Amino acid sequence: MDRKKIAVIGAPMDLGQNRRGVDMGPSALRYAGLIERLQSIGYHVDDMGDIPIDRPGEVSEEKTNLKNLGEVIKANELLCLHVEKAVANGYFPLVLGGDHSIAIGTLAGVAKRRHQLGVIWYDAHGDLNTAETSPSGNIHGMPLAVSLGIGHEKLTSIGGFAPKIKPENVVIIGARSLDEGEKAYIREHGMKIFTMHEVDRLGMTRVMEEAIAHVSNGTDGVHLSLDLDGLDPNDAPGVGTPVLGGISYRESHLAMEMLAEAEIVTSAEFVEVNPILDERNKTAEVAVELMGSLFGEKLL
Ligand code: B3U
Ligand code: MN
Ligand code: MN
Repeated sequence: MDRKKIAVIGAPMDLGQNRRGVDMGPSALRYAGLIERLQSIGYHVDDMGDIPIDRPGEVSEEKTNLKNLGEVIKANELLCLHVEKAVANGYFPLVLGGDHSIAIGTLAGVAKRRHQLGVIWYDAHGDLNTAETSPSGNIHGMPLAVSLGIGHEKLTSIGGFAPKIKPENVVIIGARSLDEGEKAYIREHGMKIFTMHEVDRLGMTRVMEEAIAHVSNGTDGVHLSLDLDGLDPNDAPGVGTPVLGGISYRESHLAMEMLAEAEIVTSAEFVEVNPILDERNKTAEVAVELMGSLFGEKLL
């Protein structure tokens, strides 16, 4: 794949959770200069625009505690098609959220072409809930579980196959708010996770060295799913579910720079930027800076 071509795909989804405004994430990221930034690093950037998202209640739904299930499925099926096409045409797909439920479609699209995909899940949360374990019914708390093949059949079968990824190819970084069912899944599958405890204890350098080794072992690509709430709310205030004690701005830059150096990342998404909750587009600007580092921008 030619790493010099990036396809930017906006997914203005806000139906996977309760706080409106995250649908403006893609606009905020573009406004913060994303496209120009990537071009200035030397990439050919194709901005594919945003996928359409239905309004709640527009798609018929079955009785379930999963909020806006029909709308979330429809958008993710479409996103899957766009992402797969981008990969097939030699582009690096860069998906802009939107809430984290869109990772279901992104991963489905990437996994159609990469059957041993490694995944870095950079997040305050595990996103490993199912309808049974979810405290909220919000699908943005479920995309990692769904991609691993657990959860509602209509979600796990998006793209026409399941599972998309294997637990041994995943690493979670920055977790500090895990529900009981999520903890049980992580323990049961021996999933690799660096909670904030490990980030504090080992330091980001060692965390990333170990994470990079883990996700590149026997895989044919690595997807970075970066939820801005993985960062500390002081550095990224514009998110729907902020959790204190997160990864700092500087640690996050270091993490992105180490990924750039390792040259392992083949697709990415940046999610949960909510301009309504933000301070003068700070969170979108932070996200764009992190994307700069991920794509190889250097200080010197
Ligand atoms: N684990 C909780 C909260 C949550 C998950 N993801 C976010 N919040 N952003 C849930 O609702 O599943
Ligand atoms: Mn998340
Ligand atoms: Mn989160």
